[in-house]
Amino acid sequence: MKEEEKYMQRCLDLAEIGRAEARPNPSVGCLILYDGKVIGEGYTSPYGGNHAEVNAVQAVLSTYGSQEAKRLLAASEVYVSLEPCAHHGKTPPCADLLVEYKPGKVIIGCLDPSEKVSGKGVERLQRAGIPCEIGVLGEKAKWSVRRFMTQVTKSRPYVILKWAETADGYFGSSDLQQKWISNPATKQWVHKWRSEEDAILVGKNTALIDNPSLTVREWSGKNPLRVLVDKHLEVPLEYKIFDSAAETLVFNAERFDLKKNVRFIELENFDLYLPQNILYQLYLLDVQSLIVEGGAKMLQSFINAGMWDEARIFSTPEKWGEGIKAPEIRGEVIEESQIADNTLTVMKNSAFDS
Ligand code: AOF
Ligand code: ZN
Repeated sequence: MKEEEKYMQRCLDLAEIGRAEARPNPSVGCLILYDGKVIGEGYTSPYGGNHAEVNAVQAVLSTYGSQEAKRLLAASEVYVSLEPCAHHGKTPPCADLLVEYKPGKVIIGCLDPSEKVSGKGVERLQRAGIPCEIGVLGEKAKWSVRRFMTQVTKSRPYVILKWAETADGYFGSSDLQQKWISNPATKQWVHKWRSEEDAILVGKNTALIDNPSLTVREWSGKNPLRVLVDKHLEVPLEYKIFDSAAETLVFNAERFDLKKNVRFIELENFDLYLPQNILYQLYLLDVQSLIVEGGAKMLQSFINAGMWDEARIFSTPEKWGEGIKAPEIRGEVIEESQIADNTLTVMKNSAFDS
């Protein structure tokens, strides 16, 4: 790894620390280097708070005092994983802050695709005479803000499909009874994943057969918004998916109202473009990411529509010989790991690379 890639990797690691709290803001990492020494670091504060650049500059100011900090910053290199913003949002533009201290160079992971920024941050820096280098660890930087990127560029949430299947490709038993497939260790992973996304979706049959809570219990973090697709409202309101632990959204063909923590959204068409319609409704509600947990038919409909970005599949050594077939998917395998005797395969949808 080249020297500048190491510093950008550090920015990406810093961004990771702030990710859960910064949501739906993209979490960014920033590092300030003077004469080969890191003199300040920062990452995006909880939503509505400081951006990474502000926190990194403040770190330098508080360590060195304002006069010395000014001198150091003017001769430093600033590494930042996302293009510094150029707009007045909840906070003032980071590009202006950098222009004020005029570092020798700004090194950027990737550009910010949102209309209010896209290229304007870099332009402002360059107009002030600050050289910029863009694209250091570019693919990794894009990956770190993939949920935000998808929301902005595709006008839909980032979609993660998740399921477990047997070695011979079965997903559930044919007698429609719940039958656990993956090992208990995988459960903690699943709960961690739930804590990382805005929403989680299941179809009516999964809700009826498994009676899932869809909450985060074996990890700490926020419960996602629960989304149920139930055309004729067949899932009884006493089921766990409606309990007070989280909010629930029900896409259906019967009613459009709110009852305590349950919001019913009537969809006109359940036969055509269902995944697209659901994702558009969620986009309007500012949902940035969604996990689809089942069942097989629901997962397959997202796959067939091309409406997925990532798939996380557990496979077990067990063979059932019969049952409901697991979804069929093709994508680029980006990770394969072992969790006890289960294999976790992570795929991305290369057809949708931007
Ligand atoms: C940065 N550094 O750390 C982040 C950026 O409403 P605001 O002011 O918080 O602005 C949110 C937007 O700023 C967000 O949509 C994205 O374009 C950018 N995020 N930019 O320079 C950061 N988190
Ligand atoms: Zn900013």
